[in-house]
Amino acid sequence: MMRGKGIVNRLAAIAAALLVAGPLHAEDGYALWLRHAPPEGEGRSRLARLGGLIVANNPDHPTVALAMRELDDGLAQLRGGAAAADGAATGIRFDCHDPAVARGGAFRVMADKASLRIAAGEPVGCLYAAYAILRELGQGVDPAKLALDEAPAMPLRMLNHWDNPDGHVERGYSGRSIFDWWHLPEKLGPRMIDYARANASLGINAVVVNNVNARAFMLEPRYIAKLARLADAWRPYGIRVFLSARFSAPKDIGGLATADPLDPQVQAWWRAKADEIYAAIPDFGGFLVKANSEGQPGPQDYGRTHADGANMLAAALGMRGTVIWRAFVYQAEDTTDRTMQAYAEFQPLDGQFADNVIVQIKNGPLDFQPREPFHPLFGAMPKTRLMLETQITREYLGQATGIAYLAPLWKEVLDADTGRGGPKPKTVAQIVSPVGMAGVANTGSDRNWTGTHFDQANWYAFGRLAWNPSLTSEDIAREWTAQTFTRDTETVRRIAAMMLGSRDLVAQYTAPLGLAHLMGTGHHYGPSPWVCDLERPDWNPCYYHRADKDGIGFDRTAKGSGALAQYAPSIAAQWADAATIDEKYLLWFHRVRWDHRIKGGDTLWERLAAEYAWAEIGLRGRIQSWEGLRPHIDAERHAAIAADMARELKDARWWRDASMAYWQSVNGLPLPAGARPIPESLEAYRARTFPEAPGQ
Ligand code: GCV
Repeated sequence: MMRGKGIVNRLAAIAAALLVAGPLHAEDGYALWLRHAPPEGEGRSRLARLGGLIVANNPDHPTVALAMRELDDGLAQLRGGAAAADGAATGIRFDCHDPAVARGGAFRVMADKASLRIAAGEPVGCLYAAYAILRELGQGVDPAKLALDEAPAMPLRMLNHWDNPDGHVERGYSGRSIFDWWHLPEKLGPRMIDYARANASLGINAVVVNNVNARAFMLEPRYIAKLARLADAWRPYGIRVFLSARFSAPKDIGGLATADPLDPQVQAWWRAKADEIYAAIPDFGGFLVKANSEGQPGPQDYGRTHADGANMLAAALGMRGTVIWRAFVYQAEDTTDRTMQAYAEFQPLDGQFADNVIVQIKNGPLDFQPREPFHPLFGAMPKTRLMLETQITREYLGQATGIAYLAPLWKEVLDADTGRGGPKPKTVAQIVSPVGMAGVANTGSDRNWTGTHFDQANWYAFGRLAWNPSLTSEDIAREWTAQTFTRDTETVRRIAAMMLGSRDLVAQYTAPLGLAHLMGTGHHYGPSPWVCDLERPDWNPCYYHRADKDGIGFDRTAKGSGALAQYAPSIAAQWADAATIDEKYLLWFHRVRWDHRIKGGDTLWERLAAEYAWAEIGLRGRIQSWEGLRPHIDAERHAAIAADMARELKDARWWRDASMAYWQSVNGLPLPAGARPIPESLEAYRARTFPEAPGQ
């Protein structure tokens, strides 16, 4: 089929022209990285030739049709609304069933002056190619020089939504849930399509639509109908839907007396449930399960193991789908170091999980802290399919305040050498690549989707790293910035630099030198290192920092909890000595005296004070730098980001003042020379409450 300058093209051109003439909404961030802003000068004239004629060998396939439309519309926008130049137009040809290209989303793009050819092993590869072309052009690449040959590194590139059916998002900081369960299945809001586009543009191909703290009623027929509507809408975008399943559902909604995974009636109930779902959604992805963790029901309620529970659900799905079983477990009764509990429970089960079970492991052994060493289960379960769970929403990193670009955090984990996996030890990326990566979504009903504009970069970076974990944080920051703000080279460089250092700044003022979990109770916002009276020891900040008049830090060496021994000996050796360990992990693995000398000569106390001070300097520098970018950024987003930055500086000072006041109250030391005085008393910081915090 030929589409030439058809009506769709003309409509896209009109829409793009309107955008250029003056968008209805100024730059409010809704378009994400898919703005397709026209380049200036030479870039624009190069684009003028592209996109006159788009052909495909199977244009009626919904995904192929989508790929053609997305490319056509995107090019029209990039051309600033002008139609492709007559006569000289470059032909574009899609071949979406090319046996020479792998299936599963791989594609090739080859260009010369006269043509642009796209080859893929299956239609979704063509869709990914269309977005990749627009991404390249969006960064100013010459269309005649386009040459791409890509394949996703990981088969599952998944978002986990912690969205509840009532619209509240657990740990969500960008408004209400984007899922309108009340109006589904009859009504599908346009955001559901824009969301699918954004995901597909990154290669994200799986979505768990509901919170892992799951409600059983989401498995009832009316919800299956709602989910089927979403699945139908997202199928052309290559996205499969998954559900978080509550393990006790056979009891909660099935009328059974038990949810014991070895009970034949329970097994039959789940089989029937799976059949019912597959009748409505033939490509249903499967179940994500949080079991025996933080009060959620699970197989251990019946004396069974995680493997018993996961395998029972896996049998119900059969090879149609996958059970993703989370390893985020810790027990109230267990007094072992909390960071050791998941390993202790799961490692002995290696080799016992069914083929269609994946064990999903958080990046670190605690809980999405600003900095953690990689989870010791990576590398320790070679006979189990392991998937990495990251958190895109910033529960412990300032939520939707300020900037914390998370690619460097995820890269730290992906690139970590586990010291295990044979003579050539594997990195975490190598271990999870055959399986996948999940990110806890940060989307919400806010106009800009993610609460702050910069948090869009985390959604973007998650998708890009799941597609290709060897991309650098800097490359991703640059490509996001060019598409989201401006192609101006110097501005891109400066924004990328701000992004790259941002997570370290957050770690520096909230959790310096390897401290962790010092955040406020419940909402996890702001400093509360003094909290020590919560029901469970491991919910208390004092459990993690262990500060007293002699020293600070958690001894996880053989003299302490022994957690180090869960790592491969070669890795444990790097962290075993407080004198040589990388300082960013010092207080995670060691308890040291306040007068312990850090490399460079400072005492621990002096260095701690310096970390807070450096963070403040860094944040002030960033505010200045952002001010200098005013001429290059649209006024609406510039102002919003400036406000975010000002708030972050205020919060960082609060973190420093409250933390230092508390540390002083336990160590009795004077402030190190030159340190800024603490403006308020410890009591005043302790007395602060803020019930309006979103995570409350
Ligand atoms: C969905 C942390 C969060 C919880 C979250 C839990 C999990 O504890 O604070 O909100 O629950 O992790 O990952 O299951």
